[in-house]
Amino acid sequence: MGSHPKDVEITDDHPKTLLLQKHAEYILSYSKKKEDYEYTMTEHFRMSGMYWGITAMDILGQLDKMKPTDIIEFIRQCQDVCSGGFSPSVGHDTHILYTLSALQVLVLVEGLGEVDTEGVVRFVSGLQNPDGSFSGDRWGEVDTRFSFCALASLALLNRLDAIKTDKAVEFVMKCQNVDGGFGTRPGSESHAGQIYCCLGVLSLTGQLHRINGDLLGWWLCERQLPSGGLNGRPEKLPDVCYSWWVLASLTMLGRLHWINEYKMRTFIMATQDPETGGFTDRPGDMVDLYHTLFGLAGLSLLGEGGLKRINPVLCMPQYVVDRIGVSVQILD
Ligand code: GRG
Ligand code: ZN
Repeated sequence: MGSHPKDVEITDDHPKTLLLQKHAEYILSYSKKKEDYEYTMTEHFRMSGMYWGITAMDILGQLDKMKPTDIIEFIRQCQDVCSGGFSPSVGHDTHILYTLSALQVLVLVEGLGEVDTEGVVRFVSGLQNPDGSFSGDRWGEVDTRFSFCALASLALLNRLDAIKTDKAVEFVMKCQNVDGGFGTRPGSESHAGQIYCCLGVLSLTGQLHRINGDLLGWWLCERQLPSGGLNGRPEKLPDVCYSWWVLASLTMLGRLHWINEYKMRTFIMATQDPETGGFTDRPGDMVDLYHTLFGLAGLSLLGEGGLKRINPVLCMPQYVVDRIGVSVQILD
């Protein structure tokens, strides 16, 4: 126990139960401290930060503390009238990562009608390459993360018809490795984050049957270390965000029970900061919004009491996904 060279130790001093109210206070205080160093330094990914915070507040049952009008106004200002995409902050460049975050927030606060959705469809479909892959922006970098962002964005708009989904799936399948996992591009090393993205594409297109669930499920559950935490690939340290990337992937494969749920929960609980609220990547580090959402989202997948259910593909509260009528494929 704890003697693994790439693991952390969990002691009696680490939190054992969910500090729900503390997390809501942390997220609320974050958005209020606009002059703070940390807030200023996160401007280049503010749209995703907003998505992490609002989604976490909703699964904590505290969405009513957020102001939808301010949120929608910020997002409107981030849409580029020419390309139709969204930037992370006003005056920054548009990118598919922030376009998905903007749509996720808009769907959550019921503000989709306030932006140019046809422009978004134009932006996303314009990023598909002849081989089916997606670039993240007009500069052209290709990554299976961008395939997921494209498919998820269009699924939220009920406009998957605007792209070649068969080519998108074909490209994703070319990124699969002999270990069953997926990487950023064909031939790239398997990584849990990319696996989540590729399974997400297959789920949204109803193509999960192409996966050998036993082979990939085994690779995923081998990510669990003696501390209970999960790493993203072999020989790496555990990190609470993989309790989203890995657990959501196992959920899509119908194999969530392949990990030790008790140890997983113990690890996630230990990444809470009892003073500031919020979650860290691993016990003892500094909290941030990203790890706070993915810690809570992982606990939600495990059925933690007091948290709303989360959709394992879209990482949005299940009741919101139901409200817009989007269904995802999950293997039995
Ligand atoms: C809506 C949930 C949601 C996601 C949108 C952006 C995106 C789509 C998915 C990102 C998937 C991904 C690649 C996650 C991994 C993030 C991460 C922890 C990267 C760090 O990688 P390394 O190699 O760290 O620096 P390790 O853990 O391997 O040491
Ligand atoms: Zn992380």
